[in-house]
Amino acid sequence: MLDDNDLQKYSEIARRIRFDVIKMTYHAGSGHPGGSMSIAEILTILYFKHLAHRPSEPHWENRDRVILSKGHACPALYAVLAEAGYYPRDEMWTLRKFGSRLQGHPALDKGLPGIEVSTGSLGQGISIAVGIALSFKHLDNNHRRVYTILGDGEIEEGQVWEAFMAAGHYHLDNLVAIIDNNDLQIDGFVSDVMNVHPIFDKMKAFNWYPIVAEGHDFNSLNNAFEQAKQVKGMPVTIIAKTVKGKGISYMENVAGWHGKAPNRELAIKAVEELGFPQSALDKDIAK
Ligand SMILES: Cc1ncc(C[n+]2csc(CCOP(=O)(O)OP(=O)(O)O)c2C)c(N)n1
Repeated sequence: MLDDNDLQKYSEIARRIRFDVIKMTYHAGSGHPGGSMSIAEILTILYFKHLAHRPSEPHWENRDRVILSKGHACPALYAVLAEAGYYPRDEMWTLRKFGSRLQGHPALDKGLPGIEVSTGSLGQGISIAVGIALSFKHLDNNHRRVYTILGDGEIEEGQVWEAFMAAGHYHLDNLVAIIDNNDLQIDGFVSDVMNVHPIFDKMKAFNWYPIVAEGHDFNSLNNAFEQAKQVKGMPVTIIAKTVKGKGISYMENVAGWHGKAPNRELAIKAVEELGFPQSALDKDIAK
């Protein structure tokens, strides 16, 4: 169990990530807030408790790797990287601007510290994660772990299952795939568009060790990440039950908030719901 101090610290970080996502996408005028909100707690507990990393030394060779396979949710990733100290906070407000290191999907060639691979074409992140985990385990004798975050809509992509099959085949127990199970994708509910269920049974059948977690509950996520470290001989998937748009009343469970920015009125409403002053929305924004 996490103690009250930890819970308070992590909740505060997740609240700031949500605020940063709203501020970034509002000032960009575009982006993906819904699927960013659903992974705020996952990223918080990962970066602030479980990950072996050195933000001031982003290429430290013994670091764990994080690959955001659902790359469109990068506003949340950019927020947690800034929070961890990988790059200056003010740069966040350049999201999607010409020449920015914060592209609309993570772009390795732009050089933002903490970005390990370019993602956004769904299915490719997990495939790269499997390759890196395989290399660490069997070739490089490097004991670092690889964490990758997928969407439940993303697992409708066929390439994902080839990657899952390879990870099971090669017993990649240094690989943890977190599936953000918010039940929505771009066009509606995954069960309507292309049913992915039962995810737990499918992962088992692919020789993975599945763990179900409450994706907005730090204790549940923490237990899942702890348990994942104990599993030997199989890759682990954490099926995190989440809510798309979590924390913003008008975004929760609404597919329409997959890929659009809030207008000014709605951005202010979100900022206030998150407990920030309205003025915070425009603070430090270059004119
Ligand atoms: C290969 C591929 N096909 C389609 C898309 C377009 N696309 C972007 S996000 C998305 C929905 C993804 O849903 P999910 O993975 O559940 O993400 P979340 O709802 O958590 O944001 C789609 C279809 C894409 N980026 N890549």
